[in-house]
Amino acid sequence: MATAFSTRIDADPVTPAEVAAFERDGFVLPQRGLDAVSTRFLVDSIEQVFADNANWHNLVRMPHVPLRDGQDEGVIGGERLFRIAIHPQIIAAARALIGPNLIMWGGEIFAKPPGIGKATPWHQDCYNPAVKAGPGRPHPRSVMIWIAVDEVGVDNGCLRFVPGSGRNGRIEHIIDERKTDAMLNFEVDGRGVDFDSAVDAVLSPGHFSCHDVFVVHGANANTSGRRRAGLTFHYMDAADLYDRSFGVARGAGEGRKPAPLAQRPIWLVLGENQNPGNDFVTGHQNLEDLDALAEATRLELNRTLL
Ligand SMILES: O=C(O)CCC(=O)C(=O)O
Repeated sequence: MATAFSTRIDADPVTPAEVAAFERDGFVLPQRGLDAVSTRFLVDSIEQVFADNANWHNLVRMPHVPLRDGQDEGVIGGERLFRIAIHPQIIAAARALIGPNLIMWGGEIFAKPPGIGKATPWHQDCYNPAVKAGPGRPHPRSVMIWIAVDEVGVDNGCLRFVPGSGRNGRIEHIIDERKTDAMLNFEVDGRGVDFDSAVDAVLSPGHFSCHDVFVVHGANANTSGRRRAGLTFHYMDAADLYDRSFGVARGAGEGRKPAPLAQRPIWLVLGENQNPGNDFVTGHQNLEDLDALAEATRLELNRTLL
């Protein structure tokens, strides 16, 4: 397994034209991705997570958190994926898209096995109740960075984005509690959404798509003969609030397991916290080594990126 890890940052991880496309469409597929050494590290780390953890099919929550005493979620081997979550190239991309003060607030592996990988219904990510707009802000500002682990194409069910579909903010979602054949048991009310204009996020390993909380996106089932795996991390503007007050979110994803959002660890990864309500203590039991690494990386990136 590759242990070498590069912290290389491209001069322009997301170009000004790509930032403009993100602002206009709610998503972008930057031309640049992780460097070759980091991509190898990513792919090997994910393979090791699949080898060491049962039940990785379709959805693994909080894969950057090592499974340790006091942690409800996470995986054996999460330490390696945490390094990707704070990778300077990824943080630099998030900084270009949503600004200089960033909190990393979650992540998943979406790994869809050949032939049986479930579809992801059309949805917006603002259904997540944890992230609230800070004072005086109309909407929360987050970016979800979805990094390809496998070659991801139309045949194995790549993510698909409807350009501009988040322009008017939140859209109603229809819940179907009986639905078990898809990744989610809810779907956006499609009236007024131009699904015909959807763009396929075709990506090679180490390359990523970036989307905001309002753009409508989904994925077809993986009916191909090859796996479709991606690793995603969520970054929010530190002026917004990671709101722990609602407790546990109802189960929505694979297995319908309730998500203990209020107990999750979050990390300040760039700049400074701008909202005193953000709590960086809850959920950090036995994660001192990750906290130290995140803080050292933040201080270094504050010098080099800001
Ligand atoms: O990979 C998938 O199928 C779903 C990903 C998704 O909905 C997301 O990253 O917000």
